[in-house]
Amino acid sequence: MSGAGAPQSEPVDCSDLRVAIVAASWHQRVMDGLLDGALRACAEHRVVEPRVVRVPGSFELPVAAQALAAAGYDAVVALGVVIRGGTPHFDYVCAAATDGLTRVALDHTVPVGFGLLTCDDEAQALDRAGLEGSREDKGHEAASAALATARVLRDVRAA
Ligand code: DLZ
Repeated sequence: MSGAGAPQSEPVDCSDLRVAIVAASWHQRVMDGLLDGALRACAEHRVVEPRVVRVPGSFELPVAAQALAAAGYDAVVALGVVIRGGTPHFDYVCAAATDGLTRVALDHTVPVGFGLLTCDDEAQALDRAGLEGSREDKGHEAASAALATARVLRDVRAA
């Protein structure tokens, strides 16, 4: 999947929304970039003090996202990096994280920003991490998508 075709949307005011970011801890340099991008997106959308929680790995993202959704956050942003190794472990972690995050979003009707990088190597991940020299900024993208969707859900519920 390429990043071509991404929407160019203006930030909307989310100062009335409670927002949480859950971030895995593997691959620190990439994670620093993703987290920075997500926090920048929150600031652009005027989110007041987004909560940041850290979990060990991407496999743990869904259970933490579920707890945050159950605690009443209006949007959750999930960030992680999984890098392919020589065994099928990669596929299991990616599938568990993706399926789990989807389930959390649908079970709680809470947007979960999908900032999970699933890469063949570290270079691919760095290129998407929003760092200096990166071509893409997936943390910012995931947070912006979750916030825009939370805004839409508020409007849908109010109508
Ligand atoms: C075990 C593991 C491996 C091999 N690779 C990664 C990775 O690239 N990115 C990541 O976020 N987590 C990795 N993990 C850890 C698992 O996500 C999980 O934390 C452990 O299996 C413990 O449940």
